[in-house]
Amino acid sequence: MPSFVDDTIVAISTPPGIGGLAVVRISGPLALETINQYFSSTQKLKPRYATFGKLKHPALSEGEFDDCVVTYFKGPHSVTGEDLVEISIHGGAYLQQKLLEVLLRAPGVRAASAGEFTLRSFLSGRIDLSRAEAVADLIHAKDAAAHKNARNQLLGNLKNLVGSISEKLIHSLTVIEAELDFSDQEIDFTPSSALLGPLFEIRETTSALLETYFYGRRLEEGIRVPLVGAPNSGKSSLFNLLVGEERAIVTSHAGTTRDTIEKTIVVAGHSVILVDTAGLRETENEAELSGVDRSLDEIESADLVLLVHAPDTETNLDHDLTTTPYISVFNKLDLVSRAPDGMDISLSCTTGEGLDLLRSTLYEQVINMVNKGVGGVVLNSERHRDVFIRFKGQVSACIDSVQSEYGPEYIASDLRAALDILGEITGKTTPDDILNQIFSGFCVGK
Ligand SMILES: Nc1nc2c(ncn2[C@@H]2O[C@H](COP(=O)(O)OP(=O)(O)OP(=O)(O)O)[C@@H](O)[C@H]2O)c(=O)[nH]1
Ligand SMILES: [Mg+2]
Repeated sequence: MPSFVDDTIVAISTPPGIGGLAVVRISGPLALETINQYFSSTQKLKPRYATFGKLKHPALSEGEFDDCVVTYFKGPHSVTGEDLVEISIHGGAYLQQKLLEVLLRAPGVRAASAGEFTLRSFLSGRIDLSRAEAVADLIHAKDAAAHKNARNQLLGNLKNLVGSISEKLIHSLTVIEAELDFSDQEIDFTPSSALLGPLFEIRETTSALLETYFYGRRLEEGIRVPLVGAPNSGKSSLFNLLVGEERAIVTSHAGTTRDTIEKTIVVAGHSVILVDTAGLRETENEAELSGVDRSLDEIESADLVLLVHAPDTETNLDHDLTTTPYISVFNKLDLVSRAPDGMDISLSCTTGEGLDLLRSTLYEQVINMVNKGVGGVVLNSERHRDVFIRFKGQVSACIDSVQSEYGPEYIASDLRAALDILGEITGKTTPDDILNQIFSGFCVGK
């Protein structure tokens, strides 16, 4: 990633492939000059106006190349903070590639690297780092819940929360520094209780925030729900009914499913990854044994297990399910007059009876996992979690220093260290290598 930002960059900003329209973006001091070489219209480009015209230049084609709409944003009033031009053309692969190739030959223009438009937005102070990261989350959001969380972060919820915590720390720091300035005079020192109150509050908020991470990861990765049970209990049949297609093979032979099969469905706006697994039993067959190992691994990483029983099979689940939430499902209800006791749900894949109850129970379980967050913030990024863990440790160190009645210089330096850690969220104090890592995770053109 280049560290200088005064050159002009260009990239196709729409997803690769052929679509109705494609958008090519140019950002930097030469953006306007560059587009003017290729664009002809009855009107001059005006900031914040979309202008219809033609792309016409011998380097592009003999005659007219394409109709286009060019929108010009004059820096600093653009998303990158620089002069920015967006060219909408027809989305053909040749059109996009040819235009990009020709624009890249223009003097002083180079290809944008991954995430460079957003990086410029961050470097020009248009958005803080937490909001830049939210752009990536928004693009990758697979369901309504992940979208809402990314949108909240883009609106600045995390930035505002960090801002309000910082303000409290800065206030304490100002009080301490005033003491340092007057330390040669006979003035009363701030009582430690005045410093401790806000510090305890900050530590509590941080703990609550860290607790949202479990849910935040589910937002990112989906909620993992394997169907586990004895061979032939009807796991694959149930899996197919829940995903709405004949995805897994169903036969009357016990031991049909070997490999795990996953399919994502959306429940209450959340991605739920259903996993069909091999039936659990002791077996000499090597392939089946590997399947059984995988089933056990699935239980380990599950958020919720559907434990499937049937009247004509026996479930010898030699596995501790005390820490993983599960729903015990009795299948093949059509074969018996009444379900045994102790089952959460009884159903029949053959008749469909009881399926709606399973669906609504899944819905409830998903809703139960929802964490409303702290100030509308749900932590979903490992980077943020790591920063807040270190921050909490540093706040505890501040509390210790105050309680141990260390000198004001010592407390002030502890408070400054806490502020520095917090600044990594918004990008105030984020080291360059981390910035590079964050922005290189974007796609080119974003
Ligand atoms: N009568 C009846 N048969 C069912 C029901 N559900 C599944 N079956 C039958 O039970 C047999 C096993 O079904 P599968 O879905 O393959 O069972 P499984 O648990 O995936 O089995 P493995 O992959 O071998 O572990 C098939 O013949 C299904 O048609 C049901 O509700 N009632
Ligand atoms: Mg199966």
